[in-house]
Amino acid sequence: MQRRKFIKKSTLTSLSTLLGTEIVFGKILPSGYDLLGLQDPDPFKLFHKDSQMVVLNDKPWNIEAQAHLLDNRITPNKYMFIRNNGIIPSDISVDDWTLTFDGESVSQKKTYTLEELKSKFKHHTYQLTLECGGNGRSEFNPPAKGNQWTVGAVSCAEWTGIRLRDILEDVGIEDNAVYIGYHAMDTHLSGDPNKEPISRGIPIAKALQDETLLAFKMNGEDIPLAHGYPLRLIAGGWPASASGKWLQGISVRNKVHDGAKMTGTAYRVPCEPVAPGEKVADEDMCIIESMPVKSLITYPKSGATINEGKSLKIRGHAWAGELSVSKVEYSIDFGSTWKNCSLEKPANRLAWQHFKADVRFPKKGYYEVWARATDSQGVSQPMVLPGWNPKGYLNNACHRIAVKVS
Ligand SMILES: Nc1nc2c(c(=O)[nH]1)N[C@H]1C(S)=C(S)[C@@H](COP(=O)(O)O)O[C@H]1N2
Ligand SMILES: [Mo]
Repeated sequence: MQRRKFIKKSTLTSLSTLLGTEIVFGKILPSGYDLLGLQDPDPFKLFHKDSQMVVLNDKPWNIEAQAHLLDNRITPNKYMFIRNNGIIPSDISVDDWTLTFDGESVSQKKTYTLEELKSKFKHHTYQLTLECGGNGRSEFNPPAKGNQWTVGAVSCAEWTGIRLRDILEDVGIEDNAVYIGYHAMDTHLSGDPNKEPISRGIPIAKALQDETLLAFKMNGEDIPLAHGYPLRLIAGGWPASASGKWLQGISVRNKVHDGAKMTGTAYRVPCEPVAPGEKVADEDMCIIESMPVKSLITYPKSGATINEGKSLKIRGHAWAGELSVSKVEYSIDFGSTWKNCSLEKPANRLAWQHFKADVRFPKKGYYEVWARATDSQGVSQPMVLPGWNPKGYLNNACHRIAVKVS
């Protein structure tokens, strides 16, 4: 008879951390046991999120911020959106967590423990913007299926980890390597253990950038469970779907990675613009790479009222995928005229940039303040919805807030 497997001590420790208290009789639990306390129906408590966050889906969990919640320069966990394609792993044992490199383009399969990764390679910290490719989806017409993100599926936290480049050097990759693909511990919604919910990746050139990390800390602490504890790939500036959470494997491929959600309409858009609703042939779809220029007014909250004669201080962030932002402007007359905001340089490449302006209104009444960012190649955000695509990706239209002067 097979020996009954008990839950590991290290697993118990991480489960206790998640529950915020000791599991008193935890030693007698079998491994893989589903603790009721971790199925807390209150996602705000479960994930340590602010109660103003908006739940779009609970199977799997998908939660977004509102614009005014993203006012911090560095996004704290409580305001960070959660995007899951499958079921969050619950049985994580940090002590025996490993990361395995395989694929056509590694000379030899190689496995590292988390401890080895942390001790063998130099640590780096960057602020990195992660935006879901589907952020803004809710506005497309005809509507696109999927989570109806408004503006809140974006974050810029401070991530600490080791460079993927340093490890790939240690692993040894062949000249024919073109792509890396990630493999993770979350499970498919169907419960089928042989199906990955998502396994995306990035071209080798992106994998070798300074800022592409295997991260184990977010904002100076262990990565929160929902955001990929204990190890996550971070590829800032690209659709956040490229940043695999709960990272257990990396395949170095001699062709474009063909894992789950790399093909069809998933994270792909028509290579050339199409009319709204048009069917697009598979071969005419292209993988989303760098995200487009975008900005968000995070203060004040839309609906603000100010007194006549007073100026309004607005502020927010702007980002431009692989590029930087060169200019942010605002308009109070529905885009007829624009004035410059003051704009800060990014903390590092791929971090969002902060802007602010002192806005004056000519008289009492209702206004909308619009913001428009321009990237370092001179491309600006559109004032209307950009190119329709089957899954509703890449909506980078100008953000606006309502303001009353009384
Ligand atoms: N393993 C795994 N990694 C994943 C996902 C997932 O479902 N499983 N979702 C991806 C998508 S689509 C996005 S937008 C980001 C969201 O990261 P966050 O939940 O930390 O904000 O994680 C990406 N990495
Ligand atoms: Mo996403």
